[in-house]
Amino acid sequence: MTERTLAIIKPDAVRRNLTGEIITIITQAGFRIVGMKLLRMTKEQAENFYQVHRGRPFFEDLTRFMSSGPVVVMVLEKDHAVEDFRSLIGATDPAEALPGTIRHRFGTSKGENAIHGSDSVENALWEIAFFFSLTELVDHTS
Ligand code: DAT
Ligand code: MG
Repeated sequence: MTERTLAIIKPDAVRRNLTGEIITIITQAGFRIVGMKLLRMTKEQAENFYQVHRGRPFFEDLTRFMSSGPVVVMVLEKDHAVEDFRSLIGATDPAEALPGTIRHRFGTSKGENAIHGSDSVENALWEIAFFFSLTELVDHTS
């Protein structure tokens, strides 16, 4: 089943000029980009986006980091996009991510792990709506 997921190239990766390389990896893995924007989250936006983590010890560092510079937000489409994208990015902690995964290649710490991917179909729908209106998502079929 064709599915959509939300990806964010995080501020650490954008700062290190890894955006192009990461997009190449994603598209070569068979994901179609149906929405994409460059933006800088405010601290409040980051707190809202990560509201499920409010109260966790890392919440302050996480939301400060995610608002520390520009990010590239993308809606990706593919069969089983959510699960397949989580496999492509690897475990949260780059030290535990499998070789070849984006976090293993480009992440530098559990906090600064280069990329975000939705963890369920339900959360993907919520995360996509957080950043995109339906008119900003394109249809690739003719
Ligand atoms: P994921 O991004 O793999 O879905 P998550 O939803 O548990 O992981 O956490 C969201 C982000 O918060 C994660 O990408 C990095 C940061 N984070 C999570 N746990 C952390 C920890 N123990 N220490 C520092 N940062 C953490
Ligand atoms: Mg998560």
